[in-house]
Amino acid sequence: MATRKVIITCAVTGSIHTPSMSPHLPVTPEQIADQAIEAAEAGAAILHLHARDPKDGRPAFDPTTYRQFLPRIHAATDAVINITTGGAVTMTLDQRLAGALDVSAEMASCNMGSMNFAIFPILEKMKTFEHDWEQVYIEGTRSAIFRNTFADIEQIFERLGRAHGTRFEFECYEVGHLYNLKHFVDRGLVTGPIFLQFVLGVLGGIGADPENLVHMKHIADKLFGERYQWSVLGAGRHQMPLVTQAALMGGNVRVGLEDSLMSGPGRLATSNAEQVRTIRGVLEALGMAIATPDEARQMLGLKGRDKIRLG
Ligand code: KMH
Ligand code: ZN
Repeated sequence: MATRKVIITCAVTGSIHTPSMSPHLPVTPEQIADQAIEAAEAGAAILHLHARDPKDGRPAFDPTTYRQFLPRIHAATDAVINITTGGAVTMTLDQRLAGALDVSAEMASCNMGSMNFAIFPILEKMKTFEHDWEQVYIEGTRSAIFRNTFADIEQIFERLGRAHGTRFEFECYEVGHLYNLKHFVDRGLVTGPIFLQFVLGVLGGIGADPENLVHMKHIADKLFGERYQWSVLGAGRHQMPLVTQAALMGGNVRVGLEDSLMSGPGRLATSNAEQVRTIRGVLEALGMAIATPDEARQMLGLKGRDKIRLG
């Protein structure tokens, strides 16, 4: 029987964690590029990328900032570049789409419903802040709504999906998001192999209990039949248990400092590549193999790295 190929996605920096939470979180263009390339060399087939302001590490959206690191990553690896459309809860939809539109991305995230996306409880553990913006930003998640209305999602499908042939990592934070996606499939706005990303353990989304992953998978089977690939990310301390469970259940995996700063109980990961190596070791110990970027492109129906605007 052929060895199962597993897609490792690495989410390099995101917009959840702030510089004071870990000295290893990449925030400058050099750090983001270095760690993305290292993660690809460690086995990540897909690199999920956000931009950050080089001055103080706050989430950024302007294409010029993305272009301070994307060309180097594109030149150094054949990994799939997956650009966020989630950005940060403080951004408008236009701001959130700017990076992926500018480069005509092969892949982008698409968040399948509005929700609370709370990280404020971490303030209880944070005593000092490198930058003034951090405390305000984190506290702001107590009252912010991460907006992804049906109209917003329609716009993402039209402006990125149809116009650029960009395909999506559908972020599903709770069971209802699967039904939202099915609504779009039924309308013919989502075609080809579906790539579900089950997101567990975010405060505001479904909890990180193993039975929730089993249930989400069960509902996905019911709604999408065989026509989908799926992956799991677990937030924070839930990362490795949940991606290991995903591997055992036949899924793909997503790691990276965007979603967890840890490399084990109470230990900060020193890089994205460290987390990629950890899950790669688990997968290979289970007799699985790592999908290459081109195998991932084939599995997900992507347009090819030569079709993006990065020189
Ligand atoms: N940070 C993850 C929980 C996005 O960038 O659009 C989901 C995510 C969303 O990566
Ligand atoms: Zn993201």
